[in-house]
Amino acid sequence: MSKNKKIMIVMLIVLAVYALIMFLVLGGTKKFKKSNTQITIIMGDNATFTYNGSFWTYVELETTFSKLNWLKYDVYENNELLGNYSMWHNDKWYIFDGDEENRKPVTVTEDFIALRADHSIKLTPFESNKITDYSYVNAVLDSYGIQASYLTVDQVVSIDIDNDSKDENIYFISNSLPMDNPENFNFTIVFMEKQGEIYHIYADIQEMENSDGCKPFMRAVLDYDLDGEQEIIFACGGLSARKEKDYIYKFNHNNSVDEFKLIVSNQ
Ligand SMILES: [Ca+2]
Ligand SMILES: [Ca+2]
Repeated sequence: MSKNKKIMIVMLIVLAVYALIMFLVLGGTKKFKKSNTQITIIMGDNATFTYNGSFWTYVELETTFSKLNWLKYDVYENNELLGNYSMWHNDKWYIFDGDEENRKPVTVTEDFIALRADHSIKLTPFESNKITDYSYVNAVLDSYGIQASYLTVDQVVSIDIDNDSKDENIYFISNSLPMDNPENFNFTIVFMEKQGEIYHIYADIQEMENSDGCKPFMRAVLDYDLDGEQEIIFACGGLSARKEKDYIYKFNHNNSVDEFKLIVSNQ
């Protein structure tokens, strides 16, 4: 074997070892590994969602709740972090501060949100404002063949969903639950506008006699899978005696088709 060949082989081995080390280091430090990541998102007393590494579940079984009991959660109220507390479920969630011997109950409003994950996730601040430009709303209503004489919900949240440094607009519109009922149908529609393009998220259109409908609003924004893009959790609130419906949606890019995908809900 010539000297040059020997040098080549040594260089190739060095390169291969370097590539292997980089693969192990980068692979090992990746923060979100789908295969074994555990996430719990508690939407007040309305819904508890868990991710077990392969799929999301809306938790209903007491045996599953018992596995979540006395773990520590980041508890948020009005999108602000209150603290890291242990929680216990018995029909509803109870929140405690302090260690096992000296637990003190923590009082929160009903619409608190609690997060727990084996990677660092947090809620993203957002603002919800009254819609001022109705051009996209009218276009979307037209596309559903709806002529609405009034809206009981007309809110927009501007936030950078897809991490391109430009805000998208997420619209929440509904004519549900008015003081009196001038229409014979109700609708609840959520959609996103990105640079003039409309992306449908949710639409429920029903005869008034079949449903009271519900009022949609943004509950939370977070990047739970740490891919830089924001997932949204929106809620739809009905009459006070009924449970709020919560929906987690992800803006998905499959085969260059961008669309919102429902991840999990308590519907
Ligand atoms: Ca954007
Ligand atoms: Ca994400």
